[in-house]
Amino acid sequence: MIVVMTAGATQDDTQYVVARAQSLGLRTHVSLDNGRTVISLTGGLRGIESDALSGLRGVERVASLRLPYRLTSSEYKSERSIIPFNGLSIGGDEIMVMAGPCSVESQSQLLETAVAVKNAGAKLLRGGAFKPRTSPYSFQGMGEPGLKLLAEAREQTGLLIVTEVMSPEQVPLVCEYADVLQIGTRNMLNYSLLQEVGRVDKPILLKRGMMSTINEFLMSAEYILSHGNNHVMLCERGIRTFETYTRNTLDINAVGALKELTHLPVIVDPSHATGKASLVASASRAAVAAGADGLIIEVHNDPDHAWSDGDQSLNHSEFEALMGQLKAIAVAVGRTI
Ligand SMILES: [Mn+2]
Repeated sequence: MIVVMTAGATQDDTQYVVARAQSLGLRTHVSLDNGRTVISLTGGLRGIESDALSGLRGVERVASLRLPYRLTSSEYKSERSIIPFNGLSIGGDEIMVMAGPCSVESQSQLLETAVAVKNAGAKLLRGGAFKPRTSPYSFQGMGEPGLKLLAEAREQTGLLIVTEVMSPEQVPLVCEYADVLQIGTRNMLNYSLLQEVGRVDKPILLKRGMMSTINEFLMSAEYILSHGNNHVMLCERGIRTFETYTRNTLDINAVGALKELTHLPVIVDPSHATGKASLVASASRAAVAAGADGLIIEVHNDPDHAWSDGDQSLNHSEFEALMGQLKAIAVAVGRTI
């Protein structure tokens, strides 16, 4: 349930409604939407009549939400969220491109690619130091030394860092180095991790589980928001279908659907969605045309010798060419890159 206050409601009115709801055993979450105060109510709503609150001073209406998630929902917040961090923002007119290798492998590999993607117009450097891999025998990432290399690349290029955190215990360590914490597709249902990143003050890039519905995806986002962190970006990264030619199937429907259902920025990962470098450009172009607020693209200085995901990594010149195409599409849809 939500309580929407009138435009003229005072802080005292809001406080009174909050206290009244809490006395009924409900948890409250107050936010502003288009200048209106909205109070979200959770907890034992069963048996609580909306009249208990609808008659209070300053209350415009008490409404039940149609959707199971609330803080994430566009019913709850109609204004689109713009997530600011370190001088950049995501969710506004500018489309943010995050690019870099699947895994951090060495200082020279990371730096070379960082400089190349920066020159081509990327604003964030991606790179995994902790890698959840399908096989326990595959390269698992460099760990903390990889995070240090990412921080060094930030110092040298000014690119901000987006990197994955795999467990709740790793959160403080990754926070020391990263500007954006990524939750990978395999961890979208790791509720203790979602709760933990809900308590940090860094933006979260939440990837959709490869076998998760949009509803399940948004319930995971809700975990993060309900623990206090509103700075969540939703990342469509391809889902598993009957098709085997591509690694996954890019759910382009999800871009529009997520923007309709939520107020959060939507990012597309065309690299994992397709699994093939030759298809990354067309999927990226489609994502920008569909309204994505950002892209996260795997780029490697030598894809043939990459330690992970070389097949889907663009080389530096392919990435530069793609950025040129994306700039033209962005203009056509009223955006910039
Ligand atoms: Mn990868």
